[in-house]
Amino acid sequence: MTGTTAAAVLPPTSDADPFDAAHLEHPEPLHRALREAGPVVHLSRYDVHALARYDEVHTALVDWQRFQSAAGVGLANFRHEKPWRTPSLLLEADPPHHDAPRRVLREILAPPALRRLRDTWSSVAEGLVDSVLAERGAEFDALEALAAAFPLRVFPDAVGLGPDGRENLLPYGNMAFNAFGPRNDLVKADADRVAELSAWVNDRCAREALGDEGFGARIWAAADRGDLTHEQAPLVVRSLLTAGVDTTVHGLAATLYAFATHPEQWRLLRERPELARVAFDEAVRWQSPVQTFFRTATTDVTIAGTTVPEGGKILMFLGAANRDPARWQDPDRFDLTRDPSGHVGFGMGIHQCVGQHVARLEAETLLTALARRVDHLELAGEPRRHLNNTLRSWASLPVRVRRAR
Ligand code: 4MI
Repeated sequence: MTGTTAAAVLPPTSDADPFDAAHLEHPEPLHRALREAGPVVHLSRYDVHALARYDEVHTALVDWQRFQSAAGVGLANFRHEKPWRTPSLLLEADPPHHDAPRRVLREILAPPALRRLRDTWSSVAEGLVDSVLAERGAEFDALEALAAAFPLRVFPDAVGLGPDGRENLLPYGNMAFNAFGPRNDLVKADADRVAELSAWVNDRCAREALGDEGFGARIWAAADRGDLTHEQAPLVVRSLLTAGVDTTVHGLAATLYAFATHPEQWRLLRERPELARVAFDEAVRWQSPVQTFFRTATTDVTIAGTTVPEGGKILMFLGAANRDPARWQDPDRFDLTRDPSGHVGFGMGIHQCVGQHVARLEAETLLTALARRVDHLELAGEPRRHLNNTLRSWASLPVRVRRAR
């Protein structure tokens, strides 16, 4: 040390709005610009610091002590702004409050607990693919017919949700994921449904509303054992209903889009169906269905020479980190032969997606059923995005398929 204080480096600034329609529709150019501008970029529009490089995103994700979640993982800072709903006990909490709900849900959603679902989900997937091919023929919207239909068939059943009102699940998720962004037109468009959809979801979290077999009942049983309080149980059920539907729908859509645009990768999957799981993870890396989350600095925190002030919001670009050329070879390629592990599409650290094994099982059973029956798929028209402040989501995914003989 020379006796001088290391000068605080002022980060580059950008006035881009990552939540405007153009960037949501086509985020890669902004991701590249932010990665290239520096390890930390100040976004003047929102007065937040953005991380778009893999190393810095990874660092923030694993350092929950300095990058907290309890002040909200959206733009809204819960220290000053009232959250739109009771904060999640998982997503919007830190240790020690986070630990009990996390432990309970981790056990319920762990691979051994999911084993009994595999056979059922495989036959549902096979029946679904058969009926789509029989009834719709060679061309159909793979978003609606497969990517949405399959999770909507298996996941609510696994939770133990009753049959009525399931059409509310995707709109509720869409609203919740929009709510992590700024109060822009996407948020305003759903403002008139917040009360109705929230009431429906909250009612579904009650013990009486849930079957006595599923994930929901197991959450309530954990409360009976004293692993959770009875006040916490419905909120943990709510996490399943918020995080478990739109994410998998658009993760599956991303996977089908990847294959429809990479026929040689579909051929490889048909030759080696055991690649189904890695294919899903590679699609999650390549498309990053959850594009962004925020953290809040618990202290003045210096990242690569830039100091983010205590209480400041940090925007982590998971999608940009997942295509950082400093971390990934040929990052823009969808490639089943790479090892996508280490991607941050499911997050990293103590908050890493607790439902990822559920998502992988859905993907594996659906892709396996499809790969057995279809030997080629391609786009049959221009796919359309559905814009959301957090999710990289789809409005339609027209495909043409050829049946395997
Ligand atoms: C990563 S997506 C997500 C996770 C958890 C919750 C919502 C969304 C929640 O409500 O706990």
